Amino acid sequence: LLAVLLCPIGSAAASAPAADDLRPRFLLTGAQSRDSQDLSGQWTYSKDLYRTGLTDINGWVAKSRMQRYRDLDVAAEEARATTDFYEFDMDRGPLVAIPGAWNAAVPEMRYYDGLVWFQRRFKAPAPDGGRAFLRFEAVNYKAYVYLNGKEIGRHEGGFTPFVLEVTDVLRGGDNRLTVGVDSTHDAQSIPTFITDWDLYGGITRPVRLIRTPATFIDDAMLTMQADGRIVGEVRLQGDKAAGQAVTVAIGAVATATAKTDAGGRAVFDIAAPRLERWSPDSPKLYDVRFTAAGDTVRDRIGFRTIAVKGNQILLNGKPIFLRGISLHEEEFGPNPARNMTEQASRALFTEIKHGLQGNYVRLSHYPHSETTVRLADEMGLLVWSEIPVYWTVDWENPAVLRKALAMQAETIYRDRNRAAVVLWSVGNETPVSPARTAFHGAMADNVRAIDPTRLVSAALLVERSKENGEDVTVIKDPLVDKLDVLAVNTYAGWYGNDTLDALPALKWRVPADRPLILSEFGADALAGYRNDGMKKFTEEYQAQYYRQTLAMADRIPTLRGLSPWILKDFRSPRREHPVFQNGWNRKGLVSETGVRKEAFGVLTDYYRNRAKSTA
Ligand code: GCB
Repeated sequence: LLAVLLCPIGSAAASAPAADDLRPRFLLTGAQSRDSQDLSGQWTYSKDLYRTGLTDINGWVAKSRMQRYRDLDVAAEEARATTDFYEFDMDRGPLVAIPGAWNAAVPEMRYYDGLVWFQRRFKAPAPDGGRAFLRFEAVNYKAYVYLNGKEIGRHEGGFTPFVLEVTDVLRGGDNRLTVGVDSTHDAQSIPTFITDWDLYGGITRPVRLIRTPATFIDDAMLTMQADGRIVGEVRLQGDKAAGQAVTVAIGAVATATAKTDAGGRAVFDIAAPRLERWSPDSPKLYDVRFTAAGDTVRDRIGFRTIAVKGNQILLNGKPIFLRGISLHEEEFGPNPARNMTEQASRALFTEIKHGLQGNYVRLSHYPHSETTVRLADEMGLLVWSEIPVYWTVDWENPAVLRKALAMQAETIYRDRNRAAVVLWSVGNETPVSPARTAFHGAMADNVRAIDPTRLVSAALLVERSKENGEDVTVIKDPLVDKLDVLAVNTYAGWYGNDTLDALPALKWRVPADRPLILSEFGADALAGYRNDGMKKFTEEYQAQYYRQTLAMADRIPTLRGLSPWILKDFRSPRREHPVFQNGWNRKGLVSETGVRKEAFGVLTDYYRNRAKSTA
């Protein structure tokens, strides 16, 4: 009875599933090291605004004239000149480059938001007794996947990978892969239909056909925990997954062996004192090899500790200040397609690391590409990672919570070998309410259950309050109890009535025993718009806003990091000022094409001094 009474009534969090239920059926975490067939390239597409291809009304849409996923050579059918006819032909559709968002590819698709069908034909070698999978790195937002006319799976969530087994459907020779992509967001999607970034519908990251042995390594992870020991987990799948010897080799420095249990799982706990630690200054990565049952997976992994002590963040046991910036997933250029090649990510990270003198990046507001996160490991940038539990969410709905937890699990399983990732965030700017706090609390518990080695944070809202006659900025949010690192977004001097002159004197009252990050602050400026007095949207205003906000930040004693909003101007359909914005959020320190604004220099000087004072 007590348990029943204590259960918060009407709270989605009360029915949160356990971490293990959230593990996807297949992960193929070592996918990048396997032989695979990259299905990038030219695909055909067909718009389907009324979703006819999915919701065929029997008898009405006679003989499925509109079902794009059928394994059908329409031209050959037409040549036979029967009474049948079709109102699609995926073989003769227009072409589009995959990966990439349709919004950037075709002018008439700029603001298309709905269902689009994509098709790619490919040849595959004959089956060899092993297994075959399709691994999608990201499809935004829902995917309906068909191979050779058969549905092989669905996925919801625009930024996380999913793996579908095709062993029994794949043909030796010609294959027809059809993917329905629905970009529509609603009140129960994550994020919902209101955000401050572009729609970017499509197959936005690579798709690969991967073959494995009949019993194979599905998951292989290794990470350093706070006490310096290296813990790991390997999971096999297949008939012979139980009782196998698994070997892990970390470069030439350490090897360890363990046996899989009945479920195919082996765990490692390795003392490796000779390992060189990974850090932004010295991003050392080891070649790691996992072997079991004749299968091998390789990865490049760095080892470091991350912890909080009092109000300090400790990297490898030493206090660190996070000199960061926020980033959306968009390449430089006037018409980004959200196609993050290594080159595109490298260009952005070079601006952060060698331009701004940064050591940290907030990858907002969703998991960025695997390419990007791997590059952070290689170049030495600490990472804040988040899923788009952003602004409004249907907090009371258990199905929505389940989606959020699953998305978070997919992210953590994907990235837990990345030393760069130190912070998992459970939300951004969500208005405080009991249901919302329970939802985020369940997310924080989920993170700790899957990955107890990293820190938990969330980007919170601040409030202004009068205390003893003083105007103070405070965090009034019960979620702070669930977080290792407090983070707040603050826009005084941009939104609201504060003048820039007033900013340095604003008083902050925040918990003394916890590190604090300013996860966002920023102001719009149109690159090249200058010398018009201290007006909003000028480069001078943005630069002065940065000077004054940094002066304010310096007076917060527990401040341990910054990720101002944002490195680069980014597309946002809600920003429609016809002179300054035209569909772009202009808070970038550089323009969309990479032209540095005056404020870029202000933040660079600040970080250069910070780097000196903590060296
Ligand atoms: C915020 C949001 C971010 C917006 C930004 C803005 O607080 O977290 O997604 O783009 O403000 O520019 O207003």
